[in-house]
Amino acid sequence: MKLLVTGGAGFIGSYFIKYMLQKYSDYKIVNLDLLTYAGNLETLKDADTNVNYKFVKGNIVDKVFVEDLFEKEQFDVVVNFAAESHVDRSVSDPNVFVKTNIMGTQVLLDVARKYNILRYHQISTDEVYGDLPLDRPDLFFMENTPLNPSSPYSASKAAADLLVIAYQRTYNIPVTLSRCSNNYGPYHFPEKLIPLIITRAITNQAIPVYGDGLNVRDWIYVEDHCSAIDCILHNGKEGEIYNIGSHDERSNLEVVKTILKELNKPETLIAFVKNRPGHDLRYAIDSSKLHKELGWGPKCNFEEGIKKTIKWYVENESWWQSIISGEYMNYYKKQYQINI
Ligand code: NAD
Ligand code: TDX
Repeated sequence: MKLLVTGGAGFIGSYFIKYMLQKYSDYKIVNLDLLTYAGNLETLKDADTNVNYKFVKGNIVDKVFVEDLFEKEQFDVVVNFAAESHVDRSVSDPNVFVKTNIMGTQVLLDVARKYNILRYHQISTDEVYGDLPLDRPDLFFMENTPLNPSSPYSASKAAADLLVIAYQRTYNIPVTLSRCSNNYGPYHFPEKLIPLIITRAITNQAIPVYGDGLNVRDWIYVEDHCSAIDCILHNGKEGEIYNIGSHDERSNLEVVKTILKELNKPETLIAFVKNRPGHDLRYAIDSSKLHKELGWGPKCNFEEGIKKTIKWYVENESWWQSIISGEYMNYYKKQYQINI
């Protein structure tokens, strides 16, 4: 079995590659990644020596390049993680989100169709459903919840989902699609909430919380997301959409306070800053279809996962210190408009 994993130098894709190489010693994996600011090959150092693994630098939007790669490698399966993934960046510059997330998906689908692959799996997100009200804890996103994206990021992911579904119906491509809740774990880029809080708390810097901090996210440990994708690839039905989640909802403020407590840092580090435009209130995903039909379940709850994650950031400061230097500091200043 030969897999093309796109975006494999990013947070979740790199975990997925390591997970699959370890579990299936006879699978070959090619990692196609553009190495944008979010791509980091350091994360895949362990895989480099594996003869079943190969890295190729390239852009999923470049059809000639992608076609050439398919011609050479003759893939059986495509798993598309490649994306611009940060909501705040999509608010300040939507353009690249449309290019990578929509046009890139279309290129992959076109080429997958030409080469008759056995399965195309699209990595989507719960954000395509929009948000839920804070005062209705009985509501959850189901696979048939209408798409109602709020940000340029989630709109681009929803558009890609629609293309995947349309290509399945029109051209009969063997697709599956998964929509997962917020991931966290080691090697998470420090622009996202959890690694941002941990790294700033360790260095005693202010922690920017948007609005009143009461927005709710549903957290899943990254390895549980990877085991769910593996399960869908092997047992999922063609043309089906599967929600992935751990039922671990927390307000942002609760997450911040948990991390500060674990690191023994004062709550005075919390700085309430201007809200994110269009800020989604609550995400909560119902993944009972995946449990009932394919027997998948998460293994790590938030209490355990957040401890493992904090410990990793404490012990691997060089990994994130190299990221939060240089150009990245300019992003902090621009995003939060204050010297926090
Ligand atoms: P990430 O930003 O850490 O990684 C994205 C990777 O894609 C990077 O390595 C980047 O270099 C690569 N990439 C970007 N543009 C590319 C292009 N044009 N061609 C080739 N490679 C390109 O993202 P992540 O958090 O690992 O998310 C991976 C996928 O999972 C995304 O599709 C995202 O929408 C989805 N997702 C993420 C979460 C989450 O909480 N992080 C939750 C649900 C779904
Ligand atoms: O500085 C911050 N302060 C803050 O209060 C940041 C960066 C975030 N937040 C809030 C906004 C959200 O309510 O924390 C919450 C989480 O924010 P992000 O980490 O940016 O994640 P989110 O917007 O929920 O999107 C994530 O989950 C779904 C991923 O980034 C997406 O790629 C995925 O699809």
